[in-house]
Amino acid sequence: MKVKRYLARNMAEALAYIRRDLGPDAVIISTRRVRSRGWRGWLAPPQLEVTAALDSLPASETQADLRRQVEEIKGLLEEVSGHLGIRKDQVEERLLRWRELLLQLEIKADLTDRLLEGLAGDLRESDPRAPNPEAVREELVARLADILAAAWPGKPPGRVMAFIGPTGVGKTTTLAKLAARFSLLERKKVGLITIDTYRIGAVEQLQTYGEILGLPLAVAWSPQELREKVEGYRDKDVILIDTVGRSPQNELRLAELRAFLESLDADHYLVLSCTTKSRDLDSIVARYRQLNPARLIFTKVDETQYLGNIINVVAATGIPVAYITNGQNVPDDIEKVGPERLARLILGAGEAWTTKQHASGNW
Ligand SMILES: Nc1nc2c(ncn2[C@@H]2O[C@H](COP(=O)(O)OP(=O)(O)OP(=O)(O)O)[C@@H](O)[C@H]2O)c(=O)[nH]1
Ligand SMILES: [Mg+2]
Repeated sequence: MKVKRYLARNMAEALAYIRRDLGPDAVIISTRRVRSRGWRGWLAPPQLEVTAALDSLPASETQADLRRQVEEIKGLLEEVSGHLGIRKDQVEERLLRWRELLLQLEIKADLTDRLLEGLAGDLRESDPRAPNPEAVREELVARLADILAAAWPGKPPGRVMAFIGPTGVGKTTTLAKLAARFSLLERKKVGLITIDTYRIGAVEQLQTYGEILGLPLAVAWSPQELREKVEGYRDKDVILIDTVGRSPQNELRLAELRAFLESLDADHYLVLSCTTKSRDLDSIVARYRQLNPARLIFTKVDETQYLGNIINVVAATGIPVAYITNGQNVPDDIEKVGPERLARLILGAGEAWTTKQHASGNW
């Protein structure tokens, strides 16, 4: 668009100028009377100032130009907002990615959403061109650790430990690992008792460990006998009791186990396998809760990469995790875990699994 101003004595003169200069398509935009500057202006008659314009470009071209300018501004705005943080849709996308990841770990959906609550702020502040998943990961580790820490026991473990739980989860093996550690590393006097007289070979299994470690093993056939055997271990610092592994569906066996344990002042360690399906674990935990477990032990951490069950059970029951076991070797494959270590383990921080996930995306 071409815009020009003309001074003339009257309108006819102005139109003549405009036609000559801009051609017949020019339009008049404004007119006003003006005086010349200085003292001369006061003597001479006022002049007419006419502003005329000529739309020199075809309409379509002007629009394209405008669109280009708008795009340029949009680009600039994005660049500026990029320096401030990431866009809302990017935040949502990243949150969804984290959510998917936590669900993949088999952390339950409601717990996952609780863990991600309010994380949008942290994500928004991260630099979009150098996304920093470590900061978010660390925040998640802290949140998981908080849930685990809330269950952490205030009181130290008692001297009588009974290992309960479903069949084949690793009760006897875990007991043997702990017996070895307490006696060899902590120099404690350890006594072993088994009430697992149901399964063929069960007593022999523990007897073998007892012999290797040089620890006494007593067998109790009744609640009365169990009390006596514990009494007989008066001189021991730690007494470890192995129990019958029975399907949690078998109420009768659970009632029998309760009858044995009720007569004692023992801490019940509920042994659960990380390889058990989440739903099965829910019903196992529900049934074993009647035996008032004081601590949890999760076994077979080495057999799965998806450890969400650990946090699911702790969050649901408020029972703390005392140990995890990660292999069949006695006594090596056991670890006493604190909230943070466990949180990192669950999230896979620093594990090969994480590296693989890292490589696959920016989150
Ligand atoms: N991979 C792996 N295997 C384990 C772990 N703990 C125990 N096991 C194996 O699991 C199997 C069962 O272990 P047990 O200690 O006999 O299990 P249990 O709970 O005493 O079984 P029942 O007495 O029959 O109820 C054995 O083959 C163990 O070697 C572990 O942390 N990781
Ligand atoms: Mg056993």
